[in-house]
Amino acid sequence: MTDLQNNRLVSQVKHVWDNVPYYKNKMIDIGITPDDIKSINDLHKLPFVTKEDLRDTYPYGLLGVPLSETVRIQSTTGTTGKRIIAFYTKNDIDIWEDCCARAIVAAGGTKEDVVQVAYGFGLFTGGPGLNGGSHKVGSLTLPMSSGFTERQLQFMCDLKATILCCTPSYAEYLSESIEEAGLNDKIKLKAGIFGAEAWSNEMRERLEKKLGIKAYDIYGLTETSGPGVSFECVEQTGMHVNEDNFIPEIINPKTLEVLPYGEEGELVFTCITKKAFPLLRYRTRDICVLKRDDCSCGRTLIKMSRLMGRSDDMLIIRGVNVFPSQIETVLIEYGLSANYQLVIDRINHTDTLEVRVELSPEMFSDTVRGVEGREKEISENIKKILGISAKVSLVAPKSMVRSEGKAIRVIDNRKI
Ligand code: DLL
Repeated sequence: MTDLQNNRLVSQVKHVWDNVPYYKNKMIDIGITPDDIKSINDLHKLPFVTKEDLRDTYPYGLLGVPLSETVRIQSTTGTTGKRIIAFYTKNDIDIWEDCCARAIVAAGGTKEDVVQVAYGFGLFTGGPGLNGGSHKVGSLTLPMSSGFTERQLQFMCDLKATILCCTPSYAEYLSESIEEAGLNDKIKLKAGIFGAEAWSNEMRERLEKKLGIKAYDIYGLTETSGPGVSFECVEQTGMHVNEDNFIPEIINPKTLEVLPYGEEGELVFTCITKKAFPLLRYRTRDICVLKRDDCSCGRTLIKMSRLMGRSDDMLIIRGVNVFPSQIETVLIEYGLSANYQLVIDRINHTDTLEVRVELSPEMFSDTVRGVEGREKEISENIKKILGISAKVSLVAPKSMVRSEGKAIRVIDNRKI
């Protein structure tokens, strides 16, 4: 693997030097040439690439091949307001689909399976990536896209889908709809491949129980091609990184120093195979831990932990750094649904935080006083953990909008 990474890194650096003036100039600025990069031990010499670089060079500035060699674009969902366009050659797509195929196989997929792809299709990478991966495995592929829940359930039952690919929040929605329609006995699912947004182990347990499946995490981002940068295996203790295509590093986002395995920090990827939109040391802003342990599945690929948050969508409320996942952990401790929203406002120059969360059906029958008591208790717990007070509003089960793609967890109404 190291030999392969060394060779691919050296040739990728030469590729960008020869074909992408933006990279060449960046390298010249810090006084390096491709001759300085002889192996992955020299990776740290290369400059970082950030989302700002991608925006500055929009749309063609990082293109590594003539436009006539490109065959597809995909684009970010723009939940953070910034659109990024990624370009692909035929071979880039082939490699990307291989990565997704590995994720399906790791979840137990074979050509005997029926894979229901309920990630969005179009510019979003989820649908096209898993669709291509499923073709490669030879599974019967249902390119459902997200939404149209009734149709999803019909196909899931009639065509006996065995593997479901979608966001974890949409999987929750589907599982509720299955229950409501009384279809549990008709569901033949055995595995779910869920990613594109943060989810917790508690949510995994709930989905596994409700759907009678094993639920696997999958990670990726548009900039590096899409889903399939890493994927979980049967051990479910982190995601194996497709290291033959993506070299991961963890850095301290403040000092930019490279951290040893086992330490928490920002994930950085160098893509050593894709040519149309080559990325060297791309700062993902995702926070996690890398660990190189033996895995019972036999794969030797390094593992990354679940994401612990992002170094940029960290909220600053009344001067306190808040990750939505910290609040989610408190809610889950109270047995509340993962369907929650944080509403932030600024009233009389002071930030306010409201945590809206759905009651479970059992709790809904509680008295008004019971609910109020619970709200107060949760609010006190949030204060204990975050150091700021929040208004907690427990709302009726299923009263909040369900997402078919990525859930919107934060509504920031502050005009700053
Ligand atoms: O979300 C690609 C994808 C599609 C991954 C389907 C998995 C499944 P973007 O829209 O560019 O691409 O968003 C990338 O989503 O930087 C993370 O912050 C977040 N993300 C992706 N996978 C996970 C995951 C796709 N498994 C951004 N857990 C990334 C938590 C995730 N967050």
